[in-house]
Amino acid sequence: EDMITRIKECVIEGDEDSVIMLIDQALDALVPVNRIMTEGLTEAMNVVGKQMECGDLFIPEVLMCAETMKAGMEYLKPKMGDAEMKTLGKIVIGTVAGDLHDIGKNLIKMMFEVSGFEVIDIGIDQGPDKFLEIYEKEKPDIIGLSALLTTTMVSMQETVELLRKNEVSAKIIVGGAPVTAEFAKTINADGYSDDAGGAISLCKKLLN
Ligand code: B1M
Repeated sequence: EDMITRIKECVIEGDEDSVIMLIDQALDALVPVNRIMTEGLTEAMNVVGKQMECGDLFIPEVLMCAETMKAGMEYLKPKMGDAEMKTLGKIVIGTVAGDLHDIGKNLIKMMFEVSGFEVIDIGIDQGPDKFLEIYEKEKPDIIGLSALLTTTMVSMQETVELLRKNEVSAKIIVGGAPVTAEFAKTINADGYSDDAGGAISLCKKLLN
């Protein structure tokens, strides 16, 4: 019990060295891997996501937490059975055409990964066709579009239009600094979030 709480706190504090040490101790004490994963690492990220949503944690701190959790996950992965590795869903994310900003997208990607989603990142400056192509190939549950420029919000709209025209079954979510909930509604996206924590709660809700 105590060990799992300490692992959780370590992730929240972004203490990467200690988290590996504590995981080792927990494994030595025969704490099951899936409990370390869900009640330690994943739970920590839930806390971090919520703190981010209400503005108690800032981007650099969140990145440190995410890195710490990622290190813990990587360390645990080889010790897990296949059954324990089931994902919450598959998400394709990318920054829309004409837009080269990727810091926010990368943060979203990392948070999704550590929260138990399978993430396919198609990178920056990706046009509607590319999103459709990857949808056909990967059949994700969610498609996430990021835009940081008012000028590229148009590409975001065109991408959603093309995906809708092709009747994709994936839920489409959008985000990025200039994007608003109202704009998301206007372009017929399924959801919007203004930060990574919110994007995760949103996707969990959309997939239920
Ligand atoms: Co540029 N840039 N930039 N820039 N840049 C902005 C966005 C700008 C607001 C700066 C300003 O003028 N005040 C402005 C846009 C103005 C506008 O259109 N309204 C701007 C401009 C104008 C430009 C250029 C045109 C500058 C020029 O060349 N004249 C140019 C465009 C290049 C292009 O894309 N074609 C440009 C270039 C660049 C750099 C390359 C120098 C660099 C990008 C580096 C990189 O990404 N690898 C850069 C940067 C760093 C910024 C600022 C300073 C920071 C953006 C950032 O990374 N924030 C930015 C000003 C600012 O925002 N303060 C600015 C941190 C990041 C974690 O936040 O990306 O918002 P953010 O992501 C958040 C949320 O938005 C949300 O969650 C994230 C985590 O909380 N979110 C999602 C994001 N995507 C989501 C997707 C989701 C859900 C949530 O679901 C799928």
